[in-house]
Amino acid sequence: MTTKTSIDSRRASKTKRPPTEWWRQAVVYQIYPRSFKDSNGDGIGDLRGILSKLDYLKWLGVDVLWLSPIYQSPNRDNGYDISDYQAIMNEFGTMEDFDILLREVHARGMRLLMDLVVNHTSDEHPWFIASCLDAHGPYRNFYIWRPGVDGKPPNNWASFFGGSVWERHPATEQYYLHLFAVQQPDLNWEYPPMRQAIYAMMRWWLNKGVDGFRMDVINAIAKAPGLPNAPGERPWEWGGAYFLNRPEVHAYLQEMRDQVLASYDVMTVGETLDVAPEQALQYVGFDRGELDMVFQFELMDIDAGPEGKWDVRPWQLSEFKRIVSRWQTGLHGRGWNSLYLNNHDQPRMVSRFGHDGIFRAESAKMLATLLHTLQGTPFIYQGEEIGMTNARFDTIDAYRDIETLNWYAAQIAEPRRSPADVMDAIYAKGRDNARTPMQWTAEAQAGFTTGEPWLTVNPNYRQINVESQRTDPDSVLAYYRRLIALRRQYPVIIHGDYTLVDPENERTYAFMRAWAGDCLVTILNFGQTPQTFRWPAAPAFPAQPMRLVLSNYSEVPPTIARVMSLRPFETRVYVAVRATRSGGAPSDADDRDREEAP
Ligand code: ISL
Ligand code: CA
Repeated sequence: MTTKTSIDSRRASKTKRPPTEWWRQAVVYQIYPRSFKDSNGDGIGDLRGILSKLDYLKWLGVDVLWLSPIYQSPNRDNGYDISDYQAIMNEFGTMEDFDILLREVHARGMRLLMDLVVNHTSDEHPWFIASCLDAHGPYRNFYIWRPGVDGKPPNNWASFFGGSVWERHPATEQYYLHLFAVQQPDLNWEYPPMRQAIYAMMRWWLNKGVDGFRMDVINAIAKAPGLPNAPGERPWEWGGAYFLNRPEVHAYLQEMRDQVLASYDVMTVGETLDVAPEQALQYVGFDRGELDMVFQFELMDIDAGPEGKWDVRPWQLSEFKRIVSRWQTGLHGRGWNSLYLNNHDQPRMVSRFGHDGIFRAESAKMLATLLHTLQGTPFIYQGEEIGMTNARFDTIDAYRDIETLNWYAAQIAEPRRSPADVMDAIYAKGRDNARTPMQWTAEAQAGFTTGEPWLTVNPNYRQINVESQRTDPDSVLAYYRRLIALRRQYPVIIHGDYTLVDPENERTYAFMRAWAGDCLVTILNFGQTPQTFRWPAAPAFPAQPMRLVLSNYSEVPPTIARVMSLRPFETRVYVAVRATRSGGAPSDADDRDREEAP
């Protein structure tokens, strides 16, 4: 299908990385299909539901839709356990529904990303069933099988979802490895026929016309040779050093690029736990071209204690700024950032980093302003654009997430943990916080379904919903539309470098972006009290007059000042645009993009 020449020229252009690649200008919207929109009253979101909301997404202004997994799945982990990569989950619809959806997304000038989950499959995938049945058959090595050691699992690694990563299979008396649930056996990337099967599946979707992949835990696919024990005395220890960012992962991704991705004009974003900017560059460095961007976790781990995510700690703004700034400067000119503050695995950003009480709308807009004026591709998670908040259900019975339920069961079994403490951690960090149904209207079940939703709707849907915000010019939703438009208006947002102002300030976050004579300053009050922000001696106060282009409050001074009085969660964006740009400056925007803000 592709000649060697076309692959080579594609690779050459990948290495040069012209600044016009579409995904650099794009805003991505993540859909968690189960909770987005139900079209047939069974309480489960589906593809026809998504189809019915495409005009809304187009109106919002996003360019790319990423669908969390929609493949055939027994749903132990809501589709992240796939039993058929080339079929649609029954509850979500049919392949015909998918083809219509893809066509309609494209008809609106948007693009579609699929979730690629290839670290593991479901235990109901035919490959795994065959792998279990015949220890000498062609599928045995699609998965990672080892004999036990003295009647115990082959090593001491802890699973993400609790307990050992090993499960004993009685018939063959061997153990298989699963980094996640018992029902999610890990694929064996060392085995070339397995890799070829994955590549064939990827080509099949790409030939249908999908525009790229979000790659689930992609930096975990290679495991250390010999699968050594992790240091420590507890029954199960964190073995990340032996399965995250192994050198072999880069060989696999380069092979995947050469044999699959290089032949298509697509974008890729890898989910990579435990990477710092320097490691990230090994994936996204322009000179490497393995992936276009990665999701980093340093910011998401900011409130995790030594025991991990459930060990919730207070976070500090100075640390938050240090992390964001390290990624901004670390990747500038060398690789590309993804930008996100929440997703289907994380708490709602407004509840976690803002204020979900009286300043909900102000703080949601403030956080959005941060995300949309940094360098990188912003990812909006469904409901974020209306400021949806964490859920708080009275009892564990209301929760559905396997990670949450497993952790609850393990904690309750410990004599020292009180159920109330355990619930508090779940209120802060449980993944169902972000998975409650999308709040469309003030009607029953938030307009998500005419039936009983699979997960309870957040009761605040009467106040927080799309319908009421759509016509309100002061709504969070209206503000997101303005932010997305801002990106198209000011190329400094896409291309500019980044300078942090006043790093140790624990209340206010201010930064500058500069590119080819243009300058942008974003100021964010992260506190619920008024703050006076004084521009420090360095970096220099911007020399050009800077004009206000966006704020979440009214009556804001139209030009920037050295001393600014900020109201709770107030944010301001000031811009100075060079009147004429001489030749030689890197320019991929024509003059239409340079028109003044209203
Ligand atoms: O959810 C998390 C936050 O604690 C992580 O541990 C999460 O499991 C990790 O980020 C990997 O996430 C991805 O793979 C999982 C799946 O459950 C998540 O929904 C997915 O985003 C296994 O496929
Ligand atoms: Ca449905």
